[in-house]
Amino acid sequence: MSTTPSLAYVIAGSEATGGAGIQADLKTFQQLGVYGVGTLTCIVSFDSKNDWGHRFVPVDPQVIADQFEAATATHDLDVVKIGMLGTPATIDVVARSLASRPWRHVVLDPVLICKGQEPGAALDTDTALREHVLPQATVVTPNLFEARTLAGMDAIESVDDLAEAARRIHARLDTSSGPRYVVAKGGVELPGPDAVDVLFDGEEVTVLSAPKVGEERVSGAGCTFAAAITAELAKGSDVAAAAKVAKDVVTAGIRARVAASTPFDAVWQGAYTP
Ligand code: PXL
Repeated sequence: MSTTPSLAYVIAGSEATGGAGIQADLKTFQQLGVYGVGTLTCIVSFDSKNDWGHRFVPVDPQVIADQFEAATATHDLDVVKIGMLGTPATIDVVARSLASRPWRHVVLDPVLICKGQEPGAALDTDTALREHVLPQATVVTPNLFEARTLAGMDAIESVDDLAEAARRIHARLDTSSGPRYVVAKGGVELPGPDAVDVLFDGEEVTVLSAPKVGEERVSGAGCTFAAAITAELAKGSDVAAAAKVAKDVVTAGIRARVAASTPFDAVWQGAYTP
């Protein structure tokens, strides 16, 4: 006898401590009752002897293409999350693979740099992501830094600024084949007692708000948020409902965070009960 759970696909990097990356994505899918399929783009191993710096190894582009072929030949996949890609070459192969077939949803977590990395180290990577992957996304989930970079703004200091960034990013999406959505995340970085996200659907701004759980950043929050949206979309939710569940998953996961020796604790996806 076979079963038919909803399926979700993720194309992302490994973060070796388990806190972020594809490990967080697949745990989130499982917690939300969705069968996860994953394609690896790169491997990040923090260096505990060197201030937890990022050791980064991209996966060979042909191996990414092979994984994509295996995954899509095996399963009917129509909802995909894109996480860290890492280099112009990995972005190129993922962009071409994505464009080779139709998707109901492409959820892009535009990972420009990881927590702890130096900003501005990889301008060509940011440019490739903006030019080749962003236009294919149906949902984009930038954090404050990513929203500022993608929107080309000097600063985001208020919820109004965040909404403006979401509007500007939305203008870069291809709306010719259906509605597109930007969920810009203020997180702990925006001042105030609440962690505020804004959802822009091309017409209206919806504010999602939950009391901040401390002022510390927690590893894997962004990955978990986008993965939870992806899982909920896979089950048939609309974007607004998916974003609401995702906010609850992340809030519960931060409250129950896993203590770690890294500079940031890690989200615990298992804390959420649907
Ligand atoms: O949290 C962003 C992120 C995503 N994906 C991978 C990472 C990180 C941050 O460390 O390593 C693979």
